Amino acid sequence: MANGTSAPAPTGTHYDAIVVGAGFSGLYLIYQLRKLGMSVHVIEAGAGVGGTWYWNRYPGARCDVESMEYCYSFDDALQQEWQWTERYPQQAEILTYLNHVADRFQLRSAIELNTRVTAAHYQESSKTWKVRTDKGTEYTSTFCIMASGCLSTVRVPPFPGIERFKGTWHHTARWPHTPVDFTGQRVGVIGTGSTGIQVIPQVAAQAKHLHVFQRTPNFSVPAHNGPLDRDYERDLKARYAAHRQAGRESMFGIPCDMPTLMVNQASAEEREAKFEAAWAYGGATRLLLAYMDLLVTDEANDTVANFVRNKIRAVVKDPQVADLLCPTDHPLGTKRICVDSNYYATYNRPNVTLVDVRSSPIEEITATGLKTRDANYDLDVLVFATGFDAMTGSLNAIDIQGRGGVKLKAQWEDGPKTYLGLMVSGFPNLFTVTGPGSPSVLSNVVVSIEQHIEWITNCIAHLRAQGLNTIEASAEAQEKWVQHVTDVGNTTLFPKANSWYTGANIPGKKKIFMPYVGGVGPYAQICSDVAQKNYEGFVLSA
Ligand code: FAD
Ligand code: N01
Repeated sequence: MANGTSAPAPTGTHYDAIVVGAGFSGLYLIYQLRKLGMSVHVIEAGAGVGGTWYWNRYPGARCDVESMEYCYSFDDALQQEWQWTERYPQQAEILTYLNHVADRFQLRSAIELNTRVTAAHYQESSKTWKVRTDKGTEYTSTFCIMASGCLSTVRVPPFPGIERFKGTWHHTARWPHTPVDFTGQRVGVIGTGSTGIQVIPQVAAQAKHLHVFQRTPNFSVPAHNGPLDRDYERDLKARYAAHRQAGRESMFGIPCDMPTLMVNQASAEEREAKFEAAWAYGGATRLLLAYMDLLVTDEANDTVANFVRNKIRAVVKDPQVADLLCPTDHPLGTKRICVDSNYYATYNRPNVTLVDVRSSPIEEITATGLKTRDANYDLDVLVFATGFDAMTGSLNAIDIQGRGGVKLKAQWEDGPKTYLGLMVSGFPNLFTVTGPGSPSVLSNVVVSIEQHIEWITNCIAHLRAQGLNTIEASAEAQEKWVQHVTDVGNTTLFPKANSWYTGANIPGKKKIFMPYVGGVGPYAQICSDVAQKNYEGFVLSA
């Protein structure tokens, strides 16, 4: 037993439920499954709990949903007693919080660390899942729950020559546990998504010189982070329960005023004032929810996109650099909007150079740095902020086989198909937390995690109460749901962007808009209605 976590059990041990992953999802699953009196075993590849917040230790890592929202709501004493220090907490503070949760609710004894699940096969004869690990152990379980994360399979582009590089390189989501000192170093950062935008100002402040290799610019808005206002905290905690309920019923899992006007129902001055107010408040939600049609038509979106482009040009002194930083290839909000602290101003520093690798692509990593089509760059450290194989990556990395030995990966070759993002037809008793086809990454993910886990554990409780032990999505219900997810997505601008939401960042991955954009509240209502109607669209059996 390390750290109070469970040691590997003997091969062949049976559990009521096996859970893959010990992030926000895995921890809450232990809590809820134990409340049902079930035996539960969590298998986690990392050496600690925390998931995203265990792995992403790069300088500047913090969340972009405010601390008072980005935490569990299931235990009132926990949410009342925990005190966040900042409006947007840093990675280390979120990791401390999750470790506190693991200790407070005595969850560690259910967790086997440093172990990767390699296969999960459904055995029709015994109606159990056989789960295999990279340690060679095999367990069986009645339920198998994938809490393996939407953003946990890292992507390092296969640039030729990386093995020749004499300096050091790191992917931001596999950052060392000891600080990396950039003082006096020539550093290259590849990637300008949410991660790049957080890490770049931090590296620039230390490095001798920083080259940022940008292929596609992203829209970024200021966080206006600072210490958490204690009056605000006190006020919110006094009405936390109602506030949390409003979050669960909201569009993105964060309570906020919904827009009542279309863009063309306001004058140019009124629009400017509204966008300015959202900009001054900080974060992305108010900007996106300024008008009803911002994510629906290009014309409406242009108004807010132009507003942000003007902000970029107002900050960045070199007009050519400012031009390169202005996104033009996607409507604002159709890729995850980045939330930054001093990102654009970083390009006014004399030790920072922006390199456009769209016009002159990276050709190889050399022994001494990086070569683009047109130039060589000498570097001591390379930082890959190149993202993830999102939503399906961690599921497809496991050899998951359902009824008749059908492989999930093969079944999803043309894009993931689920019923409600919770289950897959042909894979009985296998649940996916925040799976494709649910609001998941389009939301305050902690709210979506709680909703999914409460639905899953209520479902299992229902089965047990009825003397049943198997649940499976019907193929027909799944087809209908997939069509609905696609139809709703197509009423928005989201499918237009080459984003990780569509799998476009992974060469060869089928381009499908994966999350459900119907909103957290409406989606939760659909899930609840399905359960009320005796799990409509699922087949329940003994
Ligand atoms: P994860 O935290 O990803 O945990 C999954 C765990 O499963 C990982 O620890 C992984 O090691 C393990 N695992 C995967 N496959 C296997 C396997 N085969 N065997 C064993 N273990 C396995 N969301 C927001 O709502 N707001 C934010 O501000 C926000 N900020 C983010 C910042 C960063 C840098 C990143 C990367 C993501 C951010 N997210 C944010 C999304 C974030 O992933 C979720 O909010 C949340 O932490 C997901 O929790 P989870 O437990 O579902 O998955
Ligand atoms: O990953 P990304 P991320 N050559 O995929 C570039 C969450 N998150 O880690 O767009 C050159 O967004 C790629 O360029 P392009 C959040 O949900 C939240 O930044 O493919 N460049 C892009 O610029 C987020 O959306 C926070 O042209 C290459 C970058 O790498 C999600 O995690 C913080 C390349 C990847 O951007 C993922 O964000 C961090 C190549 N071959 C993360 N390959 C918060 O603040 C890739 N790129 C909450």
